[in-house]
Amino acid sequence: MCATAGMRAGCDWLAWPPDDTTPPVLTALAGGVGAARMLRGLAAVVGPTTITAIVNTADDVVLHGLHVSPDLDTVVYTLGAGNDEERGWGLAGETWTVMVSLERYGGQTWFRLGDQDLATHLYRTQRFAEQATLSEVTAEIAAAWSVGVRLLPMSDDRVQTRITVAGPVPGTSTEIGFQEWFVDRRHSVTVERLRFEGADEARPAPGVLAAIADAETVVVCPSNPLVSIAPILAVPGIADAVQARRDDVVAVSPIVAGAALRGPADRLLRDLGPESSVVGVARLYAPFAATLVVDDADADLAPGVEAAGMRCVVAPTVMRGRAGAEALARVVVGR
Ligand code: FO1
Repeated sequence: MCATAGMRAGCDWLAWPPDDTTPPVLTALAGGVGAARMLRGLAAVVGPTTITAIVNTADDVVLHGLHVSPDLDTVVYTLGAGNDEERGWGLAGETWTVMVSLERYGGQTWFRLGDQDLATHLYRTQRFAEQATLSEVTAEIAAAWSVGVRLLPMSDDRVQTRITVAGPVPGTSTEIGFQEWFVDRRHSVTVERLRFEGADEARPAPGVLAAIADAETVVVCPSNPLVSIAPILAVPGIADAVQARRDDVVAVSPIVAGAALRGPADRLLRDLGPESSVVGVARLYAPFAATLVVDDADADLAPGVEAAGMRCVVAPTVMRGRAGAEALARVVVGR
């Protein structure tokens, strides 16, 4: 039976707020913009101090000699209330004078780095030169933005999503970096395959496995299953840790009515499978997550989600503003 939030009065998980006052300990697997908004909703509902976010770093890129961590920065800026809400990534009130100046030289400006945003990459790169780890730098940057939620990179080791696309000559293939595909090619070219270079040798960052083991609920944020969630699970030890908590793992589908709200999740699910639908997401997530929250628009696919092995909760998953994110957070926490 598919539980529909708000219909089955008296369900334990509809009781909100919970009787006791101690906020639930949550751990979230997070990618970019959708995850940042989900985390903002969760923090508003249960408070930031008992939430740990394990963030994808396979989108990271080195440009102009600077180490850029897009998913970590998107989460930091959003929880730190500095983000540009419309663009989704980067900072509000951003200026681009360095990019304009760089164009004078014909430098690399396809990946837009704003003047304020550059400070983050300058600082992170300097700290790496001082032998700091990504975990350490992330904690420093998060503290500077008063983020509250504990942010952990999935690993302090370099993991890079590599995308294989059709080559310049028909019948050939070429492998490019994630940002080159996502930004430079506007994720508009078919993906033949993807891999996470370095994942096999990577170790979970300090605190990651404990955060998964100790959480009351593990939340899989509405992030891209194939290039945000999958890289996290590709770090040896993490998938097993999440699977061990399967009964307490709640995922939010990033696909609504067959489409992604932002970014290329739908195209990747079409290119690489299983399919661009909540049933496709369920088939990917069933091994490690017991519950999938899908939007009202997909209520008719709930039986398919349950046939794929996941309990299905139907609720508004399109986070319209903060109220929308908080309402979804209540469903996820109440599960
Ligand atoms: N996305 C774009 O579509 N164009 C950009 O020029 C761009 C620059 C950029 C700079 C810093 C940053 O943290 C993110 C940036 N993004 C840009 C978004 C980024 O590609 C995505 O947020 C993730 O990599 C996918 O989740």
